[in-house]
Amino acid sequence: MRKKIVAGNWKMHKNAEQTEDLLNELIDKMPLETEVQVIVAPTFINLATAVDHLEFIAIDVAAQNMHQAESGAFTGEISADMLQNVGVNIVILGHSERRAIFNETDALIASKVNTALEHDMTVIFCFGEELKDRQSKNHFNVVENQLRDGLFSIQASDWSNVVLAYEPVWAIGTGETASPEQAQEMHEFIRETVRKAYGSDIAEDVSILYGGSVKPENAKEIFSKPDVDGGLIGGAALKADDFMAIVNAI
Ligand code: G2H
Repeated sequence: MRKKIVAGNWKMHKNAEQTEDLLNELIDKMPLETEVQVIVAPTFINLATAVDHLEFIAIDVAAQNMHQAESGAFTGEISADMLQNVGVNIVILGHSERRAIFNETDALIASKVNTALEHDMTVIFCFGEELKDRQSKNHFNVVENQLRDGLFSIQASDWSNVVLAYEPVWAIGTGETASPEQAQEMHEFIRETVRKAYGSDIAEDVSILYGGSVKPENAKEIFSKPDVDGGLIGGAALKADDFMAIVNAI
């Protein structure tokens, strides 16, 4: 049985004080028993605080990015070792904002993925088409290429440390959400693409999250689809009530 996961990507929100406040609220509202793996991804500077606060709580901490090199003259960057040294073993890679605003290519993302996996970290690999791709009916090709060029150089044995997050760019932070049917159609295609490259066992076991304007109001319907195994949540992860409503929607 593959894992159900709800991950909150806090992006560049919440200073140190606000991070502590939100963590404390999440701790209060976290269900005592849930089959869902809950993850939060605060900013780099607040990761150690998050790990510390959540030590005895079933909420895991992820970074939003990392550098592919082990160390070196890379001003402003953070390595896998630095993340692991403060207790962070999950990293979001390939987010569309990293691709679009920071010019991250599939090749760069592939090299970050390889470094993270060499460190035995879990990678939440993000990908998804832009509006123009969907309008030109090229969305399946774009997604297949992102998987092939950004991820499919990994070994079969690495898949237990990979989570996929399909995030159509046109639905990110726009209030626009893919319909549950559009999400299911693409998730099924993604699973099939993994199956063709790595076989059925890996395809059936990998969790595929949906991201893009998931809110308490639409989460249940999206999560009810058979190939949607949870969500990567942006805006709605910044309020404890909304985030936990989404966790409880699975
Ligand atoms: C997509 C998502 C989280 P939002 O970026 O990764 O953000 O839920 O605000 O669309």
